[in-house]
Amino acid sequence: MATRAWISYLAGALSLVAALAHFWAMPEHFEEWWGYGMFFLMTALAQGLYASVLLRWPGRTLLLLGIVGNLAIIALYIATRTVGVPFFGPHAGEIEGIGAVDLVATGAEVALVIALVALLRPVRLSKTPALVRESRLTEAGNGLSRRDFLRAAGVVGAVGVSGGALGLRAAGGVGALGAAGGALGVGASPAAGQESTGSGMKGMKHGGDLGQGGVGEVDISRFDPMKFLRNFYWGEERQENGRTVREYEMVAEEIEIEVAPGVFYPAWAYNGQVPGPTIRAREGDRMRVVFKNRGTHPHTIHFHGIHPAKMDGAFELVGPGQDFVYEFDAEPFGCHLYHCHVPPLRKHIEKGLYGAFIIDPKEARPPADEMVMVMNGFDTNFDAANEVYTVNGVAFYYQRNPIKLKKDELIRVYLINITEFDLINSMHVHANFFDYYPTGTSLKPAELTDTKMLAQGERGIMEFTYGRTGTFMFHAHVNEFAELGWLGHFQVEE
Ligand SMILES: [Cu+2]
Repeated sequence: MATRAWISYLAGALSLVAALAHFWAMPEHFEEWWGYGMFFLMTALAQGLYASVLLRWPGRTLLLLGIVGNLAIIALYIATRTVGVPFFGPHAGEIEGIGAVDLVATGAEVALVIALVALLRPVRLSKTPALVRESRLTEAGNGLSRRDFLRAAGVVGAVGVSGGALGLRAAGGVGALGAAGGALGVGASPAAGQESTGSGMKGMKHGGDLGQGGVGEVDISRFDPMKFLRNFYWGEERQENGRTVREYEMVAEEIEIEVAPGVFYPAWAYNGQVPGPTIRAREGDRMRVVFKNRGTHPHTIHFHGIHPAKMDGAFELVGPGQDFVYEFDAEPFGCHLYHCHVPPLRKHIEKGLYGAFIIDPKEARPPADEMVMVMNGFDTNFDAANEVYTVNGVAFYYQRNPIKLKKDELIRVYLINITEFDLINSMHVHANFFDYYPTGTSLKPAELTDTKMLAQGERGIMEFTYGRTGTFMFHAHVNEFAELGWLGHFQVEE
């Protein structure tokens, strides 16, 4: 990111300015006492060294170190000019005068701290080593339980998105350093603070006691859950020998995704999104799926459906940089799914390689406002358990941004459970009942209910209508999942 690089160079330059100022003032301090001289020498060396290290390895630990270190120097400077030189040397207790050189050094240090805080704000959707390290940090944070994780994100997120990320670090074991940085991040990023306070209040209004994780907002510039909801990938349609052929392109890659405000996850994704695009076809269409593996591990696409053995995506592993074309007929009609089928399977699925696969019956279903809900979880601290649960990839997204429905309009939800680690997930809608079509393979509903429990890989179609306007909740009736992100709102309007 160009802005980040620019801020990094500025920070390096500021650290050098401060170093030179301390170097400049060093001889006169050696004349006073060797201890003062050594302090100036060490400070100058540290600031000079910091400039070059920062440009090479701009990790978050280094940023926090710079912030805390420079704040300490600034504090010491203020002390020597107000209450006197602390404790040491022949001039202990004396108040020093203010000069041009020390003002330059302090000014540079203040600006440096501001630049470092700006650099601490999370980078979105990039593969910077710093962020991967951040994710691993939470893994190392043995004091942090899966439940505490999102709660910490939510609570700290209430005072600022960047503060949230820093607060998590503090909880993850960085200790005093992280805590100091956390406090700073809150103060020094007013824009993020305001933004999250605004939507935080919105979250509170809708969420009540469940609102603790529902504050702040994620970056939706690359993946927008609201667009994903009603977005169907029909492929490129053409006629070949009198039949409809649909060609799809699917690319596996490694990306950083934001699964809750300030909570980033190193994902493996189809077409740069988790869940992958909702692939759709009509019963009997010929499907041609061009799969390109641009990740660093072998992957496949295993479609649920009926097809030849060689098109199953279970045995022919597609290596990094390789391509593979899956070709089969779309059958049977229903609400299906696709996912990577490379062992260890739960790893390849949990990392994000999955999506919805819908086959329409030849005679289409009745017109409806159609949407896809993929229930999933994210193991953000790599302990083989989920810390965050969502529909469509972002915790509490549809709580903060309710799904708008029209009163009396038929709603059709393609519901899929691809949650790993937990054996079941569920869907409950408030103040309503829905017709349920298991796996969507029949045009007759099997059940009228308001809560449906789904095992791993299970899916179905829900149809319902709201006869009243207002805000209605929907969420996992596995209440732990709801509290950790799997909760949303319908906003029914005239
Ligand atoms: Cu895979």
